[in-house]
Amino acid sequence: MARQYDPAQIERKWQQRWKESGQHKTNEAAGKPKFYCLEQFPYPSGRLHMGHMRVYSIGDIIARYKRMNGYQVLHPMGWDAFGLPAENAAVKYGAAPSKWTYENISYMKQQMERIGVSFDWSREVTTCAPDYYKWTQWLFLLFYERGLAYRKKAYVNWCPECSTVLANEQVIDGRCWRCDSEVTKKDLEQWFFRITDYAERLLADLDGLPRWPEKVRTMQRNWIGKSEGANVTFTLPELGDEAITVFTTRPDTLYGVTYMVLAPEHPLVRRLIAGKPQEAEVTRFIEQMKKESEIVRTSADAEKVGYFTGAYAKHPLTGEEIPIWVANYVLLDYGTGAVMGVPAHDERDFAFAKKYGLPIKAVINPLDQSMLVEEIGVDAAYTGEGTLIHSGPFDGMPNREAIRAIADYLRQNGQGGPTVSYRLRDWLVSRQRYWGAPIPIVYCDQCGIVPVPKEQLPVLLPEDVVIDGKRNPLTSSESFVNTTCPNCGGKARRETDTMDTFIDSSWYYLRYTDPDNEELPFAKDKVDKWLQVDEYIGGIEHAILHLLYSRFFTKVLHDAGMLSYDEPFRSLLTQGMVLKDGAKMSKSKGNVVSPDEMIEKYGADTVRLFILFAAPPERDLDWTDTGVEGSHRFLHRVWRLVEGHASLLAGGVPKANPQDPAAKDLYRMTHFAIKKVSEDIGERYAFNTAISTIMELVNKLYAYPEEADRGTLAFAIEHLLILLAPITPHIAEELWQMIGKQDSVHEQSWPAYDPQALVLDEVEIVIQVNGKVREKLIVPNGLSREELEQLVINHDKTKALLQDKTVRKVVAVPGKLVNLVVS
Ligand code: ANZ
Ligand code: ZN
Repeated sequence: MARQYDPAQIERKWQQRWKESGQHKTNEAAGKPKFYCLEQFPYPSGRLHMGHMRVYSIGDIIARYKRMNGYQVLHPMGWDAFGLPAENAAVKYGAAPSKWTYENISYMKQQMERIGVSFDWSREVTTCAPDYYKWTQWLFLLFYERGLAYRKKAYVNWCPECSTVLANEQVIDGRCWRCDSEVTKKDLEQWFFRITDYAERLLADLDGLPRWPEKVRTMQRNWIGKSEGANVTFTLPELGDEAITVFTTRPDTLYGVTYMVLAPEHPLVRRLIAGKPQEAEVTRFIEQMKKESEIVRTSADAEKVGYFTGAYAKHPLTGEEIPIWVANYVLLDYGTGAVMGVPAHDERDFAFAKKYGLPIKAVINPLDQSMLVEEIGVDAAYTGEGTLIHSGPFDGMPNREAIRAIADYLRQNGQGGPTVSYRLRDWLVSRQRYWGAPIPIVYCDQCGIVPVPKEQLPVLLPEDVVIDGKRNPLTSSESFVNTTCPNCGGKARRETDTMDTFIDSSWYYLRYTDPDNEELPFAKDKVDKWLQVDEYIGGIEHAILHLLYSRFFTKVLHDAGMLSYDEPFRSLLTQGMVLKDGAKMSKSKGNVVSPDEMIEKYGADTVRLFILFAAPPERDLDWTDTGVEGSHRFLHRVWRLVEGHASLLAGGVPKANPQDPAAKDLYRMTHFAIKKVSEDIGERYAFNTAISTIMELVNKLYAYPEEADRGTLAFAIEHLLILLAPITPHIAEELWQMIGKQDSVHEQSWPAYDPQALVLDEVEIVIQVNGKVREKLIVPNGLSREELEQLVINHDKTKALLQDKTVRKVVAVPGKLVNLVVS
């Protein structure tokens, strides 16, 4: 009796066997090329969702394909296990964050196993495990030693909902990346990583990543925000030697400056207003601005608000007195936190000058007559090109040239000079939360900031803490806070902030190459063997955050001599979302399709097949029940096909001998499928079209006549299973065994197609008479032009067409047509 396709039974069985035989363990044998295939590791939130299932299906088809192509493949998985949800769960349910996290991990790991993904679990990393975060702390100290970790007091982003500070990258449109609350500002002393030291390299090296989506590279470029211009120094006669330096992209407009503006938080402001009538008013304004978020302050339609400080600066070239203002639109942490106001040539400055009655002075003459000099600053600023006027020795110079000339002149005179500014800010890495790696620093009254000696790592998270969601739990543990100074042995306090969890994920892909190393985060030879990650698969939401931080980490560790590469990810694949009825799956919409349920109902192979078939990987994928049903039916169809021929195949069949037309056709189709699937998976990641080709092959197999060559049939079925192996690994393995194979389908070498086999024996050509198509003819393939001419002229069909007309000329195009010019 025919055996039915029972995915539940065969999937469990093969998952178990693969595990026992260690089939997915990384093969470290020398002599094979390496391939590092990596999917972003998940946060252990509790349950896998379809987005996860999609990433792993994509990663697994690539990893399995590469293995069959003779690569040694590193395909690891782990857990981005520190983070706020564990702490929130602790507040809500009272369970310890570690317990909650590890329970989620064990559940989700079992879910991953049920998908049949070929992860090498012997390399699993869990960022909240002491043997991992020990090395995160070690790396923090390395950054500290290299002058790349420092502490400063600053107005930092504060999420009231999460009760913690945030890095700039974690503030998306003025809101917290995690909880979407509006972010405010707080003046705090915090730890930073000096990512700005790497701004230029992070920018320039984007050009060396052709296998990254252009969109991601553009987002990083904009985030880094390089701007070329000049610094200009204005002296402050009333404060002795003090000066204000502004950053401008338009030094050519320097003679048009009529006022300057400092960010309200600028450190000089308080000294400038001291004892002046404006003091109280400006002080109030400063306090108000400190609380307001940047996004509100600088949005294009926000009202520009400013106050005169009562102080003046001296213009570096004219010596004029320039009034100093403070205003909301100038940010402390861009450029120098101070700007020169040129209302004639900048729209924002124009609006400000109009509002407060400040003078407007044109210094660029628009030669294109788009505006007359007299009109500039009446209704609008002139922001275009032109030549300089009212600019002393620079009069008459084209403004492009003057940008350089004035900047150089300033440099020669010690009044500034050409400079480059970046939008990128240093990475704020301290967090006032429990579930993260403690920052390995102590504060000693005698010695100040003292790093914990590396041999004392890890600084373990204390367990005697109060987690109430209100204050930093680490401060509640006396035994943690009170310590002794590693330097002098005196009384000291531990740093109670933990590290941004984005630090944990900035180096996990390095740890996979050497996960058990007890001496170092990873050994250089190991990491150099496996890096770069050849394919990195994950969501577009990390276009800046994780992907920028990881690039930064790799560069720092490269500079520290710990690895040879300075970019971590050679190729990046950002997969689209999984939608249901055109909308993102979400609990609140009630349209969530759970992987568990679907696997339960159809089996993992069906879900994998559907996911890969329904859309190319970068596109959004619309989940449809009919689509899943269709994929499921297809696997049943494959099963019945192979099952029906199983006894024949298992009995041993002769070699393919495609002589009859059906066999020739199937043989050709099989080779075509090998070619197409190899290119689609291996080169283009067009998994959907690879699958359609496999479906065509199955159709051909169903139509294959009883009496046609059995060897060709066996050849086609074997190859069908090999082509399916990376896509639907369980059913491919089961059927492989059913046709009498002793080994695993996943250990087969990926087949090469035979170009000869793709050539048709015969082709159809058309016969034209005076340019009109009149007949079709099947002729042997590969005829020369002369042979084709002769064949057509002498053919009965042609004779019938021509009757008594005379052929004047014959034009033959082999493989396509023969045109007869007759009269
Ligand atoms: C004078 C000037 C004249 C400017 C002009 C522009 C046009 P990007 O391209 O974004 O780098 N600026 C400098 N620092 C600032 C800060 N901290 N907050 C707000 N604005 C700041 O822009 C640089 C320009 O933005 C600078 O050039 C400065 O205004 C302003 F016709 O200086 B400019
Ligand atoms: Zn938040």
